[in-house]
Amino acid sequence: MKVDIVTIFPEMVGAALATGIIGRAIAGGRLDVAVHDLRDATTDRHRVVDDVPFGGGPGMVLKPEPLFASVEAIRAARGEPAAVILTSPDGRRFTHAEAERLSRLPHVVVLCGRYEGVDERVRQHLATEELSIGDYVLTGGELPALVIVDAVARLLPGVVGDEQSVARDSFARGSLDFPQYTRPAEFRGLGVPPVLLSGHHREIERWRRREALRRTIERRPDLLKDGVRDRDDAALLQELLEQREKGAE
Ligand code: 4HQ
Repeated sequence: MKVDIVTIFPEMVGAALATGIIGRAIAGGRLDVAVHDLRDATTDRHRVVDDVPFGGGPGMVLKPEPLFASVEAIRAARGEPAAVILTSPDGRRFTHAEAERLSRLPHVVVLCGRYEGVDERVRQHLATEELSIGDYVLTGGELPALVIVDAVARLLPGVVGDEQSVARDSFARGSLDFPQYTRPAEFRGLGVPPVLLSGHHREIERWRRREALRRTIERRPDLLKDGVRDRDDAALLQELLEQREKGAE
């Protein structure tokens, strides 16, 4: 997969992507990321990327010319992208389902906003979609771009060592994770659920599924509509809901 990121902080974005699993994916050629300095697409002596808003008001707005020029240079050098994404709090929410969709595209461009916003003509005539990583306001689109690239890249074949673990990820399943324990079996008087030490793999699977569903009911009931996989799940869920009703009495 090819990804092009347009930013006024290329060092920040480059450093984050050089690290860890994503860094290894890029070094191994599974992911082709190019980071572009928006100022390289300016034509004036001072490399200006922003200006005051028409109509007045506080803050600065990213100018259209450098963003259009940057994407045109990317098109010429790297080919026509399947999506041009603008990171924005006004965008559609970026979810695991969106990450899966993007991971099936061969080439995406991500435009990082800065300042108070981006000229509306960029949204309407350059970006093909706007994505938000959540309902809070950041100082720029660099962290959202990194979040999107990280979540998408780990879905590409060979990027995360264990393919099975990616398929079993909580949001891929539609429920939260089950509780995990590691050694020691007793820590400061705190034990581990005995079933996990029992070696009974079927019972361990059933316990994990039950605990995952229990957590999901308690913390994220909104996820449950997609998280019930089969009749076993439905039975576990029924059991948990009945237990909860009793507990509430
Ligand atoms: N910003 N999800 C302001 C965000 C954001 C978000 C990006 C801040 C764009 C101009 N982007 N700039 N939340 O807060 O994507």
